Amino acid sequence: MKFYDIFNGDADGICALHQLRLEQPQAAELVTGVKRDIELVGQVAAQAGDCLTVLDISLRSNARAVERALLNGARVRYFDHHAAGDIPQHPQFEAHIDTAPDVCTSLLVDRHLGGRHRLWAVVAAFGDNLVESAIRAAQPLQLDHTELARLHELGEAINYNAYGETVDDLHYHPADLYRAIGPYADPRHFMFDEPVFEVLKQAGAEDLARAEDLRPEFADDAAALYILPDAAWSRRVNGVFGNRLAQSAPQRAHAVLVAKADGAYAVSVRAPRSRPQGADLLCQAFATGGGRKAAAGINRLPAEQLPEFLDAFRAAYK
Ligand SMILES: [Mn+2]
Repeated sequence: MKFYDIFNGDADGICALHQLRLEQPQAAELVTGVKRDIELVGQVAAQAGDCLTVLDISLRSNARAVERALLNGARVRYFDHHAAGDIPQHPQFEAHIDTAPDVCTSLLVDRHLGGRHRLWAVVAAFGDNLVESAIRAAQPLQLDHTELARLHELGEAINYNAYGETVDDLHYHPADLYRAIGPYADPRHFMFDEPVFEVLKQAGAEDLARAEDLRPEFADDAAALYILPDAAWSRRVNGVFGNRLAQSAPQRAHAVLVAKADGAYAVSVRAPRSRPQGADLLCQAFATGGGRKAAAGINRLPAEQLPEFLDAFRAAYK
């Protein structure tokens, strides 16, 4: 009988597992990855009697692998807040799934544990950018302003660590980060005793400063397009950088491209915050594009299609 702890490598996934294991210590094989790496259950060859704990990755993306594990006789315990699809009805399947917009997986675990490791749920909620939920969850703890701000920064720092194309882009492998947190029931002690928080905070600031040094390839009042080089820091910071741009110029649409080794680009588009529309249609017009109205992307834009993309982007947001 084997135990597998399968979790998203971001703050929410790490803090969800940490709360569970503070409550119920259990050696387990850790299965995790970068934030975008969500098809994790399939990496496990589950046998009869095995116990899988799955955290913060959508059931929809793992449905087949979960089904197979159950069929093989494993037990699966699942906590998540992403769109789930059909939830298996099986005596060996325990689901804690809630897709309400104000919860994250760590808050679901907190609910399950009756708030016994609340501080880590607060860190995670800040990491998932659920600021109001985090503040609400922290209320009974009576933290002062500075403590709350520090937990906010810690959530953001752990979350930042999960961004990259592969774990090679990250400062810490998420499994190592989870192990570093392991001994700490109180995140304030973790921040004080371990270098991790300061390292991530500084690295995040450096990445952002590099991005902010770049000049746009194109910019007018309605739209701006930036190209980040093929480098680990680009892949780490591109989401945060896009958010910064959107906040600093809410009337403007932004496209952030990250160069790939072969000259193609990964594209992310944010519609203007004042008019959050059209990003999905713009990106869908390209072969590997998709997303939501307010934010969408193209997985791979061949270099020769860059002029075509710029024209379409400008036309969509003039
Ligand atoms: Mn989450």
